[in-house]
Amino acid sequence: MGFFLSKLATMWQDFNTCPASAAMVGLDGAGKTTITYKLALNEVVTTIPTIGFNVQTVSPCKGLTLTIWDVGGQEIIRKLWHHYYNNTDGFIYVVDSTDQVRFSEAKEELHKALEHDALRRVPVLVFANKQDMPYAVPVSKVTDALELGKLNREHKWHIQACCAVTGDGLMEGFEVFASMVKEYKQVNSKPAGLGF
Ligand SMILES: Nc1nc2c(ncn2[C@@H]2O[C@H](COP(=O)(O)OP(=O)(O)O)[C@@H](O)[C@H]2O)c(=O)[nH]1
Ligand SMILES: [Mg+2]
Repeated sequence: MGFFLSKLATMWQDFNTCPASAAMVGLDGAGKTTITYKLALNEVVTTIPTIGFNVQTVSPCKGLTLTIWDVGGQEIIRKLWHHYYNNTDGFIYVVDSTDQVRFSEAKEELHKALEHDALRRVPVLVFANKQDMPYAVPVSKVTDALELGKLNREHKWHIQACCAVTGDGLMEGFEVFASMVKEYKQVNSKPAGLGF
């Protein structure tokens, strides 16, 4: 088992009896597929841009299922999202820290997604990706551009600088995410059935 996989497995082992399911979304080109490959295979695979509504579900380790897709695009596609948001215990948003031109679009899509009923109060992890690039915008500025402060009332959130190609920052992000999801599941768990 690769380094990333074994670390992930350790982080999510508490979830074996009560598995967690998370959505990972972001604009096309943000780096979601690269993150997935890094987690699942520990090697970088050339990816092609996702066209239309392309949903991928991976289970990188026991206890965690990730459903991944691109946000943005047509309204008609948006209407399909709710199928994937139900029973979501956490939300991961990936942003390309070098793509300042699309920060505003990334912000709109993030806030629009989190308006969804099924995502009320779910913890949010933002990956500020491509930090290896010389002109990458630092995390503090990405935080402002995405207006993450506005999430405070409804969501616990964490932003993590990362480079999906090398894997730098991914485990740190998932570690915080795992603890936020654990807390969310404890607080929001339904009382045990009364037997009728
Ligand atoms: N330099 C750099 N390139 C990255 C990084 N993450 C992804 N990329 C590149 O960005 C492009 C889009 O990545 P991809 O994972 O397909 O994005 P997706 O559309 O969100 O799935 C690809 O050419 C990746 O190799 C990163 O951290 N650093
Ligand atoms: Mg992709």
